Amino acid sequence: MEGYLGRKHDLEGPNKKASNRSWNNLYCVLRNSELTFYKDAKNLALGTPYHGEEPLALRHAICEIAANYKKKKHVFKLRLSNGSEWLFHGKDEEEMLSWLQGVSTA
Ligand code: I3P
Repeated sequence: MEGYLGRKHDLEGPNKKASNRSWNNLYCVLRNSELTFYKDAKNLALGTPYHGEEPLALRHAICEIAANYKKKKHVFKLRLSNGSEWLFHGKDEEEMLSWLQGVSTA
């Protein structure tokens, strides 16, 4: 699946806050148990990931609704096996839940 989500890097590793903590609206692509980010669909077509980032490997990742995050609605949290954590913001409940399910079963 693919589409736009807001993304915020929360933790770089266990108990280590990410340095860049701002929200970005990115074109997200979920494929083969990996999540890759692009500035937009054109950059996906060009094969140019956002800021040259490596895809996130979703194996052994944990994904759940970010119940503690109160500043936005429709946010879910992804914790990777390396301890890094990311927040993702969908435009509505339905979009958030479909990504949550997709990422959880990847
Ligand atoms: C961050 C930006 C984020 C904010 C984060 C700030 O600043 O304002 O929106 O997260 O707060 O550090 P900058 O863009 O200058 O990097 P929230 O929207 O969740 O508040 P935080 O460090 O408390 O997470």
